[in-house]
Amino acid sequence: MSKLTLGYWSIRGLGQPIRLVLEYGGLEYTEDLYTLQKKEDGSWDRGMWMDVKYSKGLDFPNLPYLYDGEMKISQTNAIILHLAEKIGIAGKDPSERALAHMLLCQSQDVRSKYVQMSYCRPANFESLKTEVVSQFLPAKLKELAAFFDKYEGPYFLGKALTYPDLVFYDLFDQFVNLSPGCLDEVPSLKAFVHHMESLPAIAAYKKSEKFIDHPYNNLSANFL
Ligand SMILES: N[C@@H](CCC(=O)N[C@@H](CS)C(=O)NCC(=O)O)C(=O)O
Repeated sequence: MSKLTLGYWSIRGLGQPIRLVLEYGGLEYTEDLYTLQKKEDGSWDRGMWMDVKYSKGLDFPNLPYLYDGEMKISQTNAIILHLAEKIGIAGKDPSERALAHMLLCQSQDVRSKYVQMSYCRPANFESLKTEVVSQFLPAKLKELAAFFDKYEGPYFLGKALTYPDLVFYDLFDQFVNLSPGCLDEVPSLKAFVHHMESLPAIAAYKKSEKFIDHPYNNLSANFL
């Protein structure tokens, strides 16, 4: 088995769904963790990453990145898909793979609104948060629950886990951190989160020293 290294900020962020795939698959990996440093004027220094960014051998230098032996890739979705293929959770046939990919893209759309709110100008944060919590999240969660219910669980595509389950598990966890009661109206998604947490690999990861409990967002965000 080739050596795996994940590079990302020392936060959950886009690194977390990748870590969950690695953990679920029982893959051994190391992490290059980068941390923002606070400057005297209160702004944030990205030097720990920027000083090495262009010397990592990446075609499109960014965080997260994954080294898999000689192969070096960036882009979260490419990394997730590559690892999902490796451990056999990318979908059993072309139509299941298409649905899994659709869910991944949907998760990205939902995540991007959350990220926009997390890193917006502080003056806009409270109003954007109100919009996200009271309108955006309920609407998106309702849509996701309707899809989930069609397949009758315990996973998004029915009986077998595919990588979007790990991606959405992470995302729902972030939403609950933001708005604790947000899953109350979507009981099947709430039960899904509990089910994911009960998987032995995930439960063990959450108890391990590797697990990053906080921050969810980078130190420059409106909330952590
Ligand atoms: N499209 C990229 C976006 C990656 C991205 O925005 N990374 C942020 C952290 S979440 C970053 O700080 N990248 C380092 C950089 O821009 O140099 C992906 O999905 O991986």
